[in-house]
Amino acid sequence: MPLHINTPLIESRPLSIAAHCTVNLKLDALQPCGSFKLRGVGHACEIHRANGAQRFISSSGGNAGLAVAYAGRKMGVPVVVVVPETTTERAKELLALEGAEVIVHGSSWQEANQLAQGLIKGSDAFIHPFDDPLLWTGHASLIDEVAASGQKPDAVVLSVGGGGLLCGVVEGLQRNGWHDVPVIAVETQGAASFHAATLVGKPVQLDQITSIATSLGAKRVCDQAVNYLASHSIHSELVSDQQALDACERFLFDHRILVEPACGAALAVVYKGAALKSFSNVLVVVCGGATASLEQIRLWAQKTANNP
Ligand code: PLV
Repeated sequence: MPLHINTPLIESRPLSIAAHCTVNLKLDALQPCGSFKLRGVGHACEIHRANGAQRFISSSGGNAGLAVAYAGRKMGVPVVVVVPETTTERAKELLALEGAEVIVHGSSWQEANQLAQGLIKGSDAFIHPFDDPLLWTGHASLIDEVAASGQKPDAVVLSVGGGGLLCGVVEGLQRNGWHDVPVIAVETQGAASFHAATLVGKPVQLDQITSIATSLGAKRVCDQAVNYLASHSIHSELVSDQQALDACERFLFDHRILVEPACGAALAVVYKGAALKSFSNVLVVVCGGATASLEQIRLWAQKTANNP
């Protein structure tokens, strides 16, 4: 039995009305750890465990780390998560609830990741937050479930951080013979590392991440996400932090599910509608995110409104 669940696929009346087309939601916010990450992370952890791993090491203060912590607890494998100083108290609290050892180090993911790499000993497995073919194969199960439902979309909307979800969804589309289904890849303006890569055709290192959607804050996307531009139709879309936050609040009102701004970014494109005008049946990956609270979303919204 995999660790992730087969999530509901539901038609959204409010989003369909906003986007002037049929919008179906793949509700991965309902995964037990709060995001789609469990698909890939669970798959990677199972393979490493079968190969004898005695401990899992992660360097994500976000949903990837939470998924590793959840997988480790379920499999009885100890987990160490190295998080940067910017990680919220809420995220640390959630990691501790899963029984993971949390080490705080460095001002960004890069530094936390360096320390995590230094901890890896013989029987440990390192679980990358986005750049690993095992993750992509696990994330692809999301599309297998949609294919099994018999409902073929004419576009898929999703958020991009380091590009792991994008690679998994494209792998899933291609392995189900849906090569003709384009992907709309959404980022916030201050975390637009995939957008930057689409402009020059290769991964670009951003100087800094300025978006409040920190879960999308990979300064550089993985190579495979950029390679897929050659074999799949992928359109890059950008939204503002304010639009991502508004989408979180609106989605809570419409569907009673609270998601992070990282997921709000994809929802914002649907609420805006314009980018979807040539489609009639769109699948939106509601990727979730467990580290934001309603209070936090409102605080960010106030801050963003004061400094647009
Ligand atoms: N979050 C990663 C990578 O961050 C992490 O460490 O948790 N939506 C949510 C809620 C996420 O947490 C993430 C990634 C994404 C979307 C984007 O997924 P990706 O990184 O596979 O493109 C930098």
